[in-house]
Amino acid sequence: MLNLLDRHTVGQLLRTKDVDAWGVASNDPRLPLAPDLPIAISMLMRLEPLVVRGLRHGPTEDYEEEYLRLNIALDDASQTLVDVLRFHGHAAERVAATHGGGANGDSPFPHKSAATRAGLGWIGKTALFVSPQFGPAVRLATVFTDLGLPAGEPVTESDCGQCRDCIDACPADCGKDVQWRPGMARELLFDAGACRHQMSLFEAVDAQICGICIAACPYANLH
Ligand code: B12
Repeated sequence: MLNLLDRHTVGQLLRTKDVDAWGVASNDPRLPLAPDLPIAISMLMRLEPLVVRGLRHGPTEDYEEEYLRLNIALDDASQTLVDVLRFHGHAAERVAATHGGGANGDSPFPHKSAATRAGLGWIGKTALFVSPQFGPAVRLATVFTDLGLPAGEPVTESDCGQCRDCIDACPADCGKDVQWRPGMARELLFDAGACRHQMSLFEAVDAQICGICIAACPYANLH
């Protein structure tokens, strides 16, 4: 049991839960439909590099398993953090990895916004969050709390430069070759309807998944 909750002990706890990177975002200005708590802890787990390499031509059963495994692992990590924060008298709410439920399946709470504001990375040219360590080959979850942790420096610029590998790889032409800026409407960057349709065409997997743009990113292929 933790005696004192600070950045160090939160980091230790998240490491024991296999979180590969995490950061703190200020919830001011308030993130879309976020709970009324001042701090967002954004966490990520990386996809197995071997599974990612198998995704170049479309989703595989291995990826489907990995996707489900990481959803469960992230939900376990975020719930454990919530339990520990509450045990220590703090308010805490988590947003599940697969949180959706809005119009067209969009989420009232986008994890990617918390991740960029926590300083963990930027949004790439096919609207994926890109970590400098793991590229877009990650899944995300978020915990809101009133624990007083210092917030990281938000990332406000894309580091994709002239690269168009994810755009060229996408069979549905979803990317518009535009550099992301915070607050930019997703439609200027990426065609989510075309992505959704493309995912419905894959017969090798049951879940609505793809991942071709993940496998194409040079940042995903550094390790
Ligand atoms: C709905 C949804 C979809 C939809 C729409 C996708 C989309 N890009 O919006 C569809 C079905 C098409 C889809 C497809 C996929 N998805 Co999806 N999806 C979601 C879900 C449930 C909600 C996303 C949402 O509502 N988007 C609304 C838009 C407007 O917001 P956004 O996606 O976060 O992106 C904008 C904001 O974050 C904003 N932003 C970023 N930083 C900041 C900072 C500030 C200050 C401001 C104001 C704004 C801002 O800029 C972004 C671009 O406009 C999330 C889970 C979640 N709750 O976050 C997963 C999620 C986005 N999906 C994910 C993945 C992996 C996929 C797929 C690869 C499928 C798969 N698993 O194989 C594809 C890839 C699509 C792609 N290239 O983006 C991951 C992304 C991981 C990553 N590295 O980015 C998420 C985060 C799930 C997770 N827990 O990890 N998905």
